[in-house]
Amino acid sequence: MSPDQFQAPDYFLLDELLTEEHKLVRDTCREWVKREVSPIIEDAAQAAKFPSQLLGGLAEIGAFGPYIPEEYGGAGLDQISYGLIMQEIERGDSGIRSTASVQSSLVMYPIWKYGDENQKQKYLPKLASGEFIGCFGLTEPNHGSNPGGMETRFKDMGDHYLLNGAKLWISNSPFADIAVVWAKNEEGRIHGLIVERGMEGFSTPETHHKWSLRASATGELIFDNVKVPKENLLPNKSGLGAPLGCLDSARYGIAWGVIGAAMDCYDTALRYAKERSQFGKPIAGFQLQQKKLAEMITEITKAQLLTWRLGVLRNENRATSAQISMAKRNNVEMALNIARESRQILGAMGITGDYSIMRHMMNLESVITYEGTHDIHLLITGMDITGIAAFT
Ligand code: TGC
Ligand code: FAD
Repeated sequence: MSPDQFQAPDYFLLDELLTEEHKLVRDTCREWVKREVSPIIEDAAQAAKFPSQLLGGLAEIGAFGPYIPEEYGGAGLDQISYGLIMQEIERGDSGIRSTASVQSSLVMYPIWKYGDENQKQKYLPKLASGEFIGCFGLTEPNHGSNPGGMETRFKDMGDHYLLNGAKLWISNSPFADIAVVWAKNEEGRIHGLIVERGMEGFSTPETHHKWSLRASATGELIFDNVKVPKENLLPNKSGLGAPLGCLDSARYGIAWGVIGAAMDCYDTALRYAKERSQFGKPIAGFQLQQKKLAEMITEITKAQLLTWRLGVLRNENRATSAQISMAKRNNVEMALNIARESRQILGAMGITGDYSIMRHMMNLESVITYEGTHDIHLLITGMDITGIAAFT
């Protein structure tokens, strides 16, 4: 892998819109990614192994619960800082950002928002420090885009709940200490339950042979008559809106994160195009390559402006779920297109692990599917502007 020479593009001087705290948070993460992630990530991805040695560093840079209040161990930062952290981590690798997204928005967020005080005290500080790693079980073998149809169920047995069912495609599941699991009660109402590793009947087999997010561990959650203590039910919200509320926070982080992947591809392609000569001059001097690079920086700049504005709205509690869907959808497609174009600029070198582009490209094929597919986010926008749902 070539040394990390990343230089972030900022064509519209967006730095001027950031506070000193935003820039400090961003630059700290950027340095950490250069120092700790870039040197090891290609080997981890090639070996399809999650680099668990990064967990302590992720906790230290505030990537576990950036916006969770400090009293619970979080970093107490605003939404723009949260976005910038995701951007910098995904500049290194989408799989590492996945671990941070899941921990923050899909595990800490529901415990913070829907949990009781005991649950918050018990789990949040350990999740913030990385002592506990969590995962989020919503998707099932027969219910991906339509989680409302889930079949995982729990029964009230008097002194405990009995949980049965299975979840599939769960980031972090193979090594997670706890899982926030969404299941229906006997009346068919969806609730969140905290399931701990070691509970009898609970297993987490790993999913192998992925071509994408290879540095992230993905697996199943299997519940075979698992006895879940009653105090592990999240009491303060139920219904499909509860897991979907967590997704809003994670999708927002992804809208920022993928800008990092796009910036890394663009920066690599620009440097390569200026250094690589064919027909007696740098390939950056050919109009076809300039078209690609000029369109890339334009799209990155538009995505940066979109997420910055979304961050301001989130800080004011005014961002809608539909706005988040639009940003996630637009920015992931933008990043995937840039990864594909950048790879071509590198010619044959682009397919090797000497450069990060092909790894970003493969990762983004997962990112365009998880947290709501590209189609589902388009339908969410369609529903928002017409008032008519077209999911069924
Ligand atoms: P629908 O009837 O529209 O809504 C049910 C209830 O939920 C409310 N709601 C939301 N609440 C908060 N945030 C949102 N984004 C919400 N969207 C809807 C809604 O108001 C309603 O509330 P109430 O009180 O009236 O009951 O539900 P539907 O069944 O028609 O489905 C709508 C649809 C298709 C948009 C939704 O199911 C959906 O978003 N599907 C996509 C599933 C998905 O995104 N799964 C992601 C799994 S987790 C994951 O991928 C993690 S990857 C992590 C990583 O590694 O980084
Ligand atoms: P399906 O829902 O079967 O969709 C297949 C195709 O049909 C898609 O193109 C889709 O857009 C289209 N489609 C579906 N419904 C409609 C419709 N109404 N109209 C038009 N087209 C439609 N889930 C978790 O719960 N937790 C996790 O941590 C997690 N991590 C993941 C990690 C990875 C690496 C991956 C790949 C997935 C992960 N997921 C996770 C699952 C992810 O959220 C689902 O894959 C996603 O929601 C889509 O579900 P599906 O794969 O079952 O596809």
